[in-house]
Amino acid sequence: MPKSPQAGLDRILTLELVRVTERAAVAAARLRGRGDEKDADQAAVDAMRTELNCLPIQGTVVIGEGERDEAPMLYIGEEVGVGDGPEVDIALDPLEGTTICAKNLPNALAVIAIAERGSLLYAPDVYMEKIAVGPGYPEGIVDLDAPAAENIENLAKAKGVQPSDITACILDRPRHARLVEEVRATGAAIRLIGDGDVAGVIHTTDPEETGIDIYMGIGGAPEGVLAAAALRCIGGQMQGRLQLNTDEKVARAENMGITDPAKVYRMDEMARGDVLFAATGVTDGNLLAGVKFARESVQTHTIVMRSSSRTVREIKARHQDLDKF
Ligand code: VTB
Repeated sequence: MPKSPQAGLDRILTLELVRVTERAAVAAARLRGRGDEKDADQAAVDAMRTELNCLPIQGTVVIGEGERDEAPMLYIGEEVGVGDGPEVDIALDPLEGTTICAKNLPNALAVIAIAERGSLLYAPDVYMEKIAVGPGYPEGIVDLDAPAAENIENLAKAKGVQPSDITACILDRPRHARLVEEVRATGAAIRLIGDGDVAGVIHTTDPEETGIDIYMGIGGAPEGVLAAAALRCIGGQMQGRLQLNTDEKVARAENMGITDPAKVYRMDEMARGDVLFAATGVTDGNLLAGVKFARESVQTHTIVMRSSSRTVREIKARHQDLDKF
């Protein structure tokens, strides 16, 4: 195998990962717009697992479909790969945005991140408060503990625009009523999304293309770790705080090694060391096209990247051997 010029994971894995998300995305895309979230999710899980088990790794799923008893496949702790090769941790979401896919709305993705063993935050499946911006801003330009208005104003200043030229991406949930009010009071616009905050965070990295400057609000913690892995590769800043608001959740987190329930995690504390990240579009989105089915081929659009080299590749693939799916 060619040797990586950078330390860390073998770069050959970068391209291997593309097959994993491509296959999951194609399986989910066949069930786009059918109103059945479970079916689409299951198809993506089956497909991702089959492909993942061909990789030359000794992988452990640390962010997955859930605990072993509730998730028969790709559960947290499941060993994947051929069982030979580097020991890695894997965070995955075979279908990020199950509802989006079921309704055939924008930005459903098949997503995976791989890092050296012990490098990803073992986040319990709770909520996480998040804030993220793309690359090119001074470190600390936004802060989870600062009021929303201050973050918008500081970002606008650093970008050299008015707050009214900023767009924040926020999940459309009743819990965000106050946040939405505070952001709008600055004059900023909001892109309210139904689901899919991994995409929401990634979209901050290319505001000209996506129209999104900042991601704010409370979404899933597993999605937070996946998004942090992506930003580690593209650049940008992100902070997250687990929402451990019951004794049961605090205890669950403690079991996973989290001793300070109020800790604010920086991006590089959620995903350390060398990280690989891949996402394939399931439905059409702001950055990635969805899977296209033609009579004799299937097209996929994938973004794949690696933190140690900061190379970001977009791979548009035309698959003609349809039996492989
Ligand atoms: C978000 C979103 C996901 O969960 O993390 C969200 O990115 C948070 O949970 O696509 P609620 O739906 O309970 O607000 C998803 O919507 C689904 O996993």
